[in-house]
Amino acid sequence: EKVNVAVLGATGAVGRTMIRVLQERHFPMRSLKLLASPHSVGKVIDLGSKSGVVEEFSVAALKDVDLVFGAVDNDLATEYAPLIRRSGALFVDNSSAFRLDPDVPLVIPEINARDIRWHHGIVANPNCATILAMMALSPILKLTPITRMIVSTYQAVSGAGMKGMDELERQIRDPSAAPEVFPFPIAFNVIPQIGEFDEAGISSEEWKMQNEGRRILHEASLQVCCTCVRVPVYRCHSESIYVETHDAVSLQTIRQAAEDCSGIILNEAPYPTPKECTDSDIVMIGRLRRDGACENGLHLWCCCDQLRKGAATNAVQIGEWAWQNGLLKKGV
Ligand code: 11C
Repeated sequence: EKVNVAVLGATGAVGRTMIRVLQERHFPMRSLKLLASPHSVGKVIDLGSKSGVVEEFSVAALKDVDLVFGAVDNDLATEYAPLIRRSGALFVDNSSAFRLDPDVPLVIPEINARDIRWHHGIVANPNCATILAMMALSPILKLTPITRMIVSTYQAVSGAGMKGMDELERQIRDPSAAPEVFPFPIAFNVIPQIGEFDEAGISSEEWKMQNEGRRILHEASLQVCCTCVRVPVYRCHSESIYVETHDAVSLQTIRQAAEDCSGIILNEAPYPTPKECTDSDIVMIGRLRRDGACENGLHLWCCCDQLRKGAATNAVQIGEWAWQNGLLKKGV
């Protein structure tokens, strides 16, 4: 049976990408509602063959909706989530409001789709940097647990939404344009801060990789040390990852395992770059190599489109899995 779908936050960069991905993947939609907070109401969104008008989020607007994809900030997600749950629709939320809630599964379908089975009305979509790292490590995770990770990220400005992309463009044209979205000028620069720092000097973005990684992998003691950096790239995140594995695994075994993992491509000719991953759903990995000092240490490089697999596509895949397994109305 087809599904009545709503996209909440339909005018933002992730919301617009969700709409595109739903159409491209031929999601079995009976209807598509475009919802947003009051200030976006009335905006017209291009739906390919036609256009759609954004409606204000309300309980009445949720009537008959089976599945809501959320691309709004934490405050709105927290305010709207109880109303969506009560309406009976499943809420696939891209904010970070519920990611660490033990009552809410946090899911990358290629890794822990089965967690969707125990949802109670909300499934959380992980942070883009977490999705990239977990997807890139999925061949290794099939072979052995990971005991430690050290990650440096190179995160695109799309992580801050359209206003982040606009700021990069503005500063490329006029390098003296004052920063409004990022703490320093982003054009021709890199900024080693995403989110706010705590008293230990760790940023909120850096905590997400460990906290979310633990939940997705069901590894409560996973240790991740992360340095998150904003780079002047439009919409594709990259990461340099060092991992220590529990068991020794050869590079050749990892290469073979990568062939069997969906959603990733190993590109060693010579390596992936963010530009070639833009507008693709594939996570690309490369530069796979051994560490010189630690016997079970490995290094790799990876890239993916932040707006697609890092956000919209992962959410749509969660919706597809829930639909295919009859889980849209469960837990209410
Ligand atoms: C960034 N990762 O690149 C952030 C954007 O927790 O969903 C997404 C924030 C989140 O700025």
